[in-house]
Amino acid sequence: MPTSRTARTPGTGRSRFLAGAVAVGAVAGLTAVVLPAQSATAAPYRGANNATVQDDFNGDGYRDLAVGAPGAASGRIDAAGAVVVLYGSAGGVTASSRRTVITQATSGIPGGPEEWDRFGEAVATADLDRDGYADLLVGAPGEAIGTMGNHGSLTVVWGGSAGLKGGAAVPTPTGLDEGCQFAAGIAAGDVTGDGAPDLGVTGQCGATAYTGPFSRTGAPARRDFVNRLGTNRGVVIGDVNGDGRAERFWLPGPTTGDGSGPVHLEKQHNSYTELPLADGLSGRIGDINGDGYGDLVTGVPYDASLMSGDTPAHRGGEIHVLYGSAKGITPDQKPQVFHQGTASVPGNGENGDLFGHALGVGDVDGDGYADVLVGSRGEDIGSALDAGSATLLRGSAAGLTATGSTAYTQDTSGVPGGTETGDRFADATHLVDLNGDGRAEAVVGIPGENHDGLLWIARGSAAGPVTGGSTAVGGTAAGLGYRYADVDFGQALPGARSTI
Ligand SMILES: [Ca+2]
Ligand SMILES: [Ca+2]
Ligand SMILES: [Ca+2]
Ligand SMILES: [Ca+2]
Repeated sequence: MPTSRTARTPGTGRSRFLAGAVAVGAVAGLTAVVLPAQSATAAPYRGANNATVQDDFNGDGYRDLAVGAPGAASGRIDAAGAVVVLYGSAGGVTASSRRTVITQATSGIPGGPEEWDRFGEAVATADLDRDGYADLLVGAPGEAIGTMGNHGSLTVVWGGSAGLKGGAAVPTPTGLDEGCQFAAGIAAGDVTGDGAPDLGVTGQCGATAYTGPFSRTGAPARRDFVNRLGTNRGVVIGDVNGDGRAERFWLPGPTTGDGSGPVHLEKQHNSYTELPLADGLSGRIGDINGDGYGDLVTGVPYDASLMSGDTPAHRGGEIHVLYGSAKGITPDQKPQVFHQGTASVPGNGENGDLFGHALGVGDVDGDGYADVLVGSRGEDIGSALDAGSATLLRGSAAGLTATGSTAYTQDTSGVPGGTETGDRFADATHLVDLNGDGRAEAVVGIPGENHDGLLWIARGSAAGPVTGGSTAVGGTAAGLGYRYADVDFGQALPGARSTI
């Protein structure tokens, strides 16, 4: 049961908490929509975006975990999609933890379940209404609007002392069309520094920047839709210059001449600076070197076997790290690069491993340096194709290091199940402290496990993730419906994967 919400502050330590996330979209023909101002009598701000409230939906001081299952059936409606929320506790999250299943058939959630809505293909968290309880953001890129299939929609589900209850539709940009897949990616953070979370939302037709605060109807203070590059893959939000305002990075995805995807640092609502030495289709922000500035980690999963162009990643994929400073992250910065051919990184880079497809950033061992859990869903294990693997790289005062890095697959002792073709272990990864001991748990989605999908959670410790006695949660066991489509439980974790 919830204890006093002020009784504890999980996730404290030297690492500053920095929100980060992943998505799809673009930046041209700017359309700014200024919406009516919020009431000045909004509930007092109580620390939105700090570690205490970022994803604590029920305000008990323990962070909670949202897991997307975009293929879940709703009754007889196939692949309508669902999100399972597992509530954190002193014992962390286990198969018997308190949980809630949210679909568009859930009372108070806008819209209705339809086939292939894929509600839950993206999830993110932020205290949008500033009541001190984190709220859940759910993308349904397959949602049809009128006759426009795959238009997409974004829903907020409100946190509260009893957990998540009721929701609202966040208004989509005008002018979206069939196939835009709005809200395939979502990131949250306080870009303006007013204490109200702001959002970045991506889709196949462009990027949308939302400025908070949000009303309980889901309406933001301001909405800017930008469509410059046609599509947009990712968006990441986090403070990399320590001024208390988060930076927003847009990751438009492969473009002509840059198949690994450019990295754009937003300057204002309608302009950005390219970081010409960096690439990435997905990203996360955390303080890897413990200097108090957020650092940007991006995934560059496409190697030459998967793309043509002039900047393929190392064979199997790679990740980039750009360190923050008082000056932030500047265009002349050269990223630090890691791949499976880097000395001390386990495994070997092979065509199509997709190393870097998913990224989790958090402090697993509680040493004050954020660590990185890299997903490689395309990794073959023996004859099992696309069985998938995850690699943990450690943060240090000198930055991210391959020394002591560890790989996990379903053949690792203590990890549930066994490697099979198409499991897609680590299609999504997340590092989050669910038991409030200051060490992040390793959370790995295995959406291809049978027709169901599986979530693996290993408790953090000074020695890293503890595989013995670790937790496995299956999708249907968590209450999800299965009809014909694969449930894909574990395909989405907050800010965890590139939308490719
Ligand atoms: Ca909680
Ligand atoms: Ca809230
Ligand atoms: Ca740093
Ligand atoms: Ca660490």
